[in-house]
Amino acid sequence: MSEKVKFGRSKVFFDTFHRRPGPIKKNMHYCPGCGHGILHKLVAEVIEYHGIQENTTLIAPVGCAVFAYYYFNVGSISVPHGRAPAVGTGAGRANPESYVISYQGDGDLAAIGFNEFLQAANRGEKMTVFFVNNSNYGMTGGQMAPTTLPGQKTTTSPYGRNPETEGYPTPVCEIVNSLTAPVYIERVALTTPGRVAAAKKAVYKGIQNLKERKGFSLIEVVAPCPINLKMSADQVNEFIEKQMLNYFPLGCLRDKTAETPEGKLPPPVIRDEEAVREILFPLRNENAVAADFRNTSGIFDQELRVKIGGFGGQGVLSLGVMLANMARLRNFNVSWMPSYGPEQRGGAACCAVTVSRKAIPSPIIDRGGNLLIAMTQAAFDKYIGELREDGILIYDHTAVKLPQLPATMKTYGIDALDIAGNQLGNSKFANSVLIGALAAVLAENGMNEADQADFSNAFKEAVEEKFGKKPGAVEANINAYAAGLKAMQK
Ligand SMILES: Cc1ncc(C[n+]2csc(CCOP(=O)(O)OP(=O)(O)O)c2C)c(N)n1
Ligand code: SF4
Repeated sequence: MSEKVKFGRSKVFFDTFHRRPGPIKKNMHYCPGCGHGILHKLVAEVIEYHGIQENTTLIAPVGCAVFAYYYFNVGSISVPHGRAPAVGTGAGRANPESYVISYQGDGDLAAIGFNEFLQAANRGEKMTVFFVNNSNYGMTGGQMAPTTLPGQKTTTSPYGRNPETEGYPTPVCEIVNSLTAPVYIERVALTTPGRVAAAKKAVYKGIQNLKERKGFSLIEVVAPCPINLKMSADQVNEFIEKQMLNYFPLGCLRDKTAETPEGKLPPPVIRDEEAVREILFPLRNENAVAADFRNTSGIFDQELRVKIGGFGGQGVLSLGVMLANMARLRNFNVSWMPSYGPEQRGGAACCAVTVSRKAIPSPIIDRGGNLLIAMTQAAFDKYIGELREDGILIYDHTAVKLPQLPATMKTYGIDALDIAGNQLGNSKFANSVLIGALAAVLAENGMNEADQADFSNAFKEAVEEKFGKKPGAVEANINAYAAGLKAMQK
């Protein structure tokens, strides 16, 4: 590698950096003396050198690594703790043009994500992993990591790590070196200019392997985290040199680059939604629900993707369950996915329901919702973005103030809580009121008479299934349904 000494910033970085929010306006995201900044610089310069900026996908999980997306002007995916190699596998398989870099901390890679990391290494995924070993969980304030040294004090090992109870530091490179697939494994450090130059060579090789699709490369970077180690920059360098490197010796553990031919990422298997469905849900028996299944009900002939949001206690989740059960009783495919906070009552609650003749690959609605039922302003504000422009909105008239919405969106207000609480005597019937209202809305939007009748029957059957042994409850819910239907018809 020959490269001119360069001053200034790599073009792989953004032109301007955002500063960290907070009172001290000069702060960047990384603390002074942090190793991430040095490694970022090396990685950016080498990506630029290899000319792969356009197609680079840099995956950083939580941890201080996550800030990478403020600096690298490449395709960035931030992922949950430990999940970068798994997401990187998917990103590479879906887009064989991409060059996948996984950039992970030691808590992330060697603890919560160790299995996924090892599996990716063992599969020889064509990705390059930068592993920042700073001997602690940096972002969360310096807890013990798998790389913490025996005797090292951290917030969760205040008397020093005791190998008898907490084990020994995890030698990640050595473990990966016991696998067959990886092509390149090297451990470097950032303590002196000479070490940084050696680190850059390793970064260069890792990214060249990536460009040539040679296979899995791992570069462990023993890096300073002066803030959490409560040391000055000099002290932390000394700690690394005199203590960390005893456990994490520097050097190249494996380099099979020369004898490994250039490769390529496998072509993506999946290009369209139908293919996804067929691959994920092959029909296995005659009773599986398919487009031509002996199902005469048309109540959910149009795939319906519904988001229902409100607060706990309003029956938001059971409204979704009821709708899903109606569809299930008519042999449609169904998914129901709840989401709610730790509060029993009063906290935000929502669920996503999809009913379809086709198999449902994902329960997530994202931006493809056909119907939003919003019981509170907060739910409306949060989920309106998930409703398609030609979607239907049913909202609680008293609770939600509508802003200007696209003219193609159909909106229906109803005082469901008021009808349930004041007319019917119990606000817990609001969910059945809303299903009645939905029946009226579907009728207005083209549901034929036979299906309207079947929708009501399906509701009755779902209620009977749920409250069979309590005839009073069955009747009350059917009355609530009728009240909602009538109110909406008006
Ligand atoms: C599933 C999950 N568990 C825990 C956390 C909390 N968490 C956020 S960052 C972090 C520590 C990251 O440490 P490390 O991976 O060593 O990276 P560093 O910050 O040192 O660069 C933890 C535990 C989380 N966000 N998600
Ligand atoms: S906490 Fe440690 S790893 Fe995180 S930015 Fe600060 S010095 Fe770097």
